[in-house]
Amino acid sequence: MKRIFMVTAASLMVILAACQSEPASIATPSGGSGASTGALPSDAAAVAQERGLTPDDIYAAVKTYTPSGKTDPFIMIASGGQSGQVLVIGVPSMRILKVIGVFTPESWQGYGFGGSGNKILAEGKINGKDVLWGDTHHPALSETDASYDGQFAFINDKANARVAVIDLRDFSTKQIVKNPNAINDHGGSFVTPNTEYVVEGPQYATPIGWKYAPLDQYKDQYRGLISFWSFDRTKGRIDTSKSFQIELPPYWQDLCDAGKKVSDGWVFCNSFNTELATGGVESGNPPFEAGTTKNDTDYLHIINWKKAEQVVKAGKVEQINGIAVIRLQTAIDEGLLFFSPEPKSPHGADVTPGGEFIVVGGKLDPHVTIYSFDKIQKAILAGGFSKDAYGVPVISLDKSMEAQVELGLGPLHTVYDDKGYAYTSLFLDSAVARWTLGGPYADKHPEKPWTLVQKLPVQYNIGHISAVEGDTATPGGQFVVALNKWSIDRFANIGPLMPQNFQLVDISKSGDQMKVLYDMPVGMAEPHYAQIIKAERLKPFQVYPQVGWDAETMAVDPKAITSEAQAHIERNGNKVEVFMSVIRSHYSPEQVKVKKGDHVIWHLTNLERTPDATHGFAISAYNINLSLEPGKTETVEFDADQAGTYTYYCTEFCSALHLEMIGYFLVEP
Ligand code: CUK
Ligand code: CUA
Repeated sequence: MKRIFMVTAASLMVILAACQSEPASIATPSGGSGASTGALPSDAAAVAQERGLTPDDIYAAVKTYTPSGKTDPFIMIASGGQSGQVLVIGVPSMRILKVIGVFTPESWQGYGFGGSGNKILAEGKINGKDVLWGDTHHPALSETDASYDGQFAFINDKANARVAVIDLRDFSTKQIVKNPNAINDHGGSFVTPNTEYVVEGPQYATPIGWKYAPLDQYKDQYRGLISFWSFDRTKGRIDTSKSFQIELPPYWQDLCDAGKKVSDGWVFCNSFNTELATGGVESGNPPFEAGTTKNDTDYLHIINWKKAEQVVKAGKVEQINGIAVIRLQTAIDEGLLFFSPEPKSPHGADVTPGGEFIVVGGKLDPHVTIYSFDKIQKAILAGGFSKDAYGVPVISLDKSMEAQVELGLGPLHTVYDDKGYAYTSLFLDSAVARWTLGGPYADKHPEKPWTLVQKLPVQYNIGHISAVEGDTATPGGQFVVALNKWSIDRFANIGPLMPQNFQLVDISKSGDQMKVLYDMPVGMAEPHYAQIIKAERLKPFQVYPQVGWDAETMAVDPKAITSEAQAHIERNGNKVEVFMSVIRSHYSPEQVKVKKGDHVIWHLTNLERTPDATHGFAISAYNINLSLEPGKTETVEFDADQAGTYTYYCTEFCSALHLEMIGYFLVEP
């Protein structure tokens, strides 16, 4: 059902004039274009009329259109879901800029086809077994003082309890850490306010170290386990030797968030399945979906990580599979862990910009519950708690709660803006709820605190929600992106497996003025969370800093050659070492001759200093494929175990003589 409006040139001019009055930072990042909207071309009005565009459509078009040569003011780092990748998307144009291979080999970047990506992917092995995919859920940008600093991104793999580090100097994966004590995760990754730790919260309880234990021992043998991965900024790596974990009861801890500003030093996780359900519908037990939702409340987990750090320093830990673990009893005795009830099957735990409140979605309850950090602290000081079945102190809801706001059906996740509004995804309602914060935020908006302002329908079944820097201490307030699970009728039918729908929402105006601007199909997986950073915070390389750069170590490879004259082949017994230069439009050497069974070590250096002068390198049949960006060195090591005549060639159309950029690799029988 399309609303057809007559769009006159006059009404278009009104819309354009309205758009023009938006702050310049929203309109274009580079500014200075001095576009005039004094007169609307009549051909544009004719197009709008012919296409049946409404004034709202035209507003949306003008708000999102990014002219050729202009760049987006915001960059979204989105989970790539089951693809095991991370997506980099420009906002508001919603153009995909890059797909970063993380847990899954990615052939454009040559990630996992013989080069350094193989070493990184190998870090993700589980019991020696390659697991070459991931279910990425929550990306986390590194933070300084609770704001994004544009240096690193982290992402978890829910399916296999792994966390990866992406360096934002070149937007590529540098490290995968396999959690040695958990087999799945969920409440990660997110970071503490100065990226001291990358936190990985658990999900479905298993025995620590994923050892065998029958399900009738669930209560005693199964456990939750939250990990604090210590991050070394100078090295750009997680340091497992300085990391620690805290044992938790076998409730299913879900989404976590770090406190910031006034609540710095604390971490909050929602949970479900305080029922300790173990399923077994086939043996007459209630199915999980019923068994895990019997109780009226589950527990918000309140964890003092700064104190936990001290407990680790004092040595009150057990080493399990090489990681320091604070046992549950120690966590209770040392006052690291508290609970407070959460209404029915909660989802999400999102800390407000100043750290004062924690918002938990109801999922099966139409409210969000807002907890006050201050009240929680007072309750902890006052003492006199009840205890859960494991002896964890429970702060009663009336002592921790600030407010509840009724929003609608299926509240999940919450983000914030600079106008004192919160935005919550409503899964069952398929809507974005804008509501007002109270406390120190109350005078930022004209409405009453803790009230629903607008419910904007989205298409459909929204999961996470992301706002410009909307989970930091310094939220932007220009856009929200609804990460919708279903798209049904939004895109051309391309068969039963339908894309997800990222919907861009304009939140720049106060009150009930939110508008859907744009639908972006994501046809490669189901992303979960995303974060949106101001593009100006990012300072990536245009070319690698020096010729011979090893992107894995982020330093010059001592073995790299730096000129074509240095290209050569060394033979030593059955070891053949190739030192190859790569530049438009030839490899040097162009003929590499070995004998079957030789061990080949092949170093390649792209000598280019021109931005975008990337070359590829593929050896047919040997499953070798590299991407060599300007300055980059890669090393491939393999056995020439198949005799024959092979070609290697450049897979990037780098010049007019790109097709001539080839060589022969002869493996003599
Ligand atoms: S979960 Cu997916 S919609 Cu993994 Cu963050 Cu809520
Ligand atoms: Cu180098 Cu094509």
